[in-house]
Amino acid sequence: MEATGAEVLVAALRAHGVDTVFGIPGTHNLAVYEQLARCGVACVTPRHEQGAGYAADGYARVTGRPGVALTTTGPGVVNAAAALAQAYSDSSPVLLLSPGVPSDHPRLGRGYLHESKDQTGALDALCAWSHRVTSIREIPAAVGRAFISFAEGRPRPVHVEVPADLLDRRGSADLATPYRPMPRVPDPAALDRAAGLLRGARRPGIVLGGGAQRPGDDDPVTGRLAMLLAERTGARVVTTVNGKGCVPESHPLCLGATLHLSGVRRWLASCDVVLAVGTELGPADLWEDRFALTGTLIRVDVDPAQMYGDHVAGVPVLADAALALDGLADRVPEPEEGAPAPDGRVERERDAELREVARRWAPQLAALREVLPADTVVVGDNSMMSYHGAIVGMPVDPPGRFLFPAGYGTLGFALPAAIGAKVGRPDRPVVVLAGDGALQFSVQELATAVELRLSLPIVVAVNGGFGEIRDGMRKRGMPPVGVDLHAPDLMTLAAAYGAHGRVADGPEELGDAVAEALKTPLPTVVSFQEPG
Ligand SMILES: Cc1ncc(C[n+]2csc(CCOP(=O)(O)OP(=O)(O)O)c2C)c(N)n1
Ligand SMILES: [Mg+2]
Repeated sequence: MEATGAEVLVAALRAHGVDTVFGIPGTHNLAVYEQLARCGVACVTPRHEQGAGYAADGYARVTGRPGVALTTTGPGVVNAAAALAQAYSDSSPVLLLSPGVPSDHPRLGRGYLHESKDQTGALDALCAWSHRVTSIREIPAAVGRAFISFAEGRPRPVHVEVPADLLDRRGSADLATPYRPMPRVPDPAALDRAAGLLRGARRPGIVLGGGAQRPGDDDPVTGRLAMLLAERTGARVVTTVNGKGCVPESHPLCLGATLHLSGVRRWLASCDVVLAVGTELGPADLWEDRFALTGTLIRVDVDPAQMYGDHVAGVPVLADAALALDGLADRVPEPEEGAPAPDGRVERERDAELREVARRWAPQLAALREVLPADTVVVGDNSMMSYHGAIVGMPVDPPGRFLFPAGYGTLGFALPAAIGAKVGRPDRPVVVLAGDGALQFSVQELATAVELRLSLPIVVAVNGGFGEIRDGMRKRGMPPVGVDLHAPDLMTLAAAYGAHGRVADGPEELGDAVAEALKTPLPTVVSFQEPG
């Protein structure tokens, strides 16, 4: 096509099915906005680029389609950086588009508006790759490369920068044909070895990570196959936080997202065969560094690097999770004598530990479970109510219903990610769980949620500030510093943004308020005082 750089860019996005962009306009990206509007692409404007990045991530996690964020040059890009790094650690396909200094800019500091020394280099340190195109012809290729890298292997965020002058200049370019990814097929010899181990295992265990989720796919094929294998071998299944719900947590062989509980890790360490699917087995999930697996580790992953991670694979199966599990299910039949019956010990240890860990939030989470439909997408922030409470106290059955900033652990994720999730799947109920500290990192996105008239309960656990950090300081024996925070009146704040607000006194009122909020075509801030 013969067109301006902006026309080529938006045509390339359209060719890859992009119909929604989360972004903030600025002087250097006006040409892109002009084309997005002309082509009918929905433009959602979060109130900070960090929010645009998290919203694109939330959108990707529920739809399975890449989320696209758009910023202006310089500060806009850097504001989105934390969100890109979060998407990187959680393997979420986010495309960040930005203009950059003009093509002929010497990049030696001439005081150009929003100039950075190396904007592309800054982002390159945080995402899968970051690339500055040098011509209009290159724009569709860069967009195509982004979409291929989302579809092949481990999906991770990328940044594409287009020099600002190219957006208005005319040139010629060929639109790349979108590529249909082929799932990575497992090596039959590797499957034979893995299946032999599973058939002979006396104490097998299965760990499922985010790679076992199939975002946007309502058929939980991976989870079904994993549970079939569990039923045939008597294995228990534990998930990471990103894997939460990829198997129904109500299944008796499912231990839930409990890798951080010491009893569960002790059990896993004692398994003679461990099948780990789409997981780093990383410290952010284990809540300790490496741990001593005694059994043979079978790793199924699309990312070859994982085979040589902290826990080296005894049997590497480099493949798409569903295909590998399908191949294993074919090779591991139901034993004639039936699967060994679980002795119930790990469940007892887990439950005893859970009663202690999630105690503080248990009544509130029980009240929420009562009123939230099974289909609800729960979006937790990096606050204790999520990682001590909801991860274990809020079982989900359908996959893809629990979004959490797992690896990078950034605060401010939940509200904007929930906005992205609700934009992507307006038919699903979405609820935010945030601490009073976390909320303040992206509270301005209340304006976005009101503007979009999103029905969105935002549950806020109030404990006077950074509770976890306060506890950490106490444990160190130091006086709390910088953690007891001035608390805004959340009801006045909600009202100022045009949202609803309810203070819930006790679990019952919390349930009522959230049930009411789900029927309200606007966001509702529901706060409760966290019990000590
Ligand atoms: C962007 C970012 N800054 C700082 C931190 C460090 N941090 C982890 S938890 C926490 C406290 C969060 O407070 P709140 O959301 O109220 O949760 P609470 O600990 O009170 O449950 C802080 C400051 C972080 N995780 N992310
Ligand atoms: Mg707090």
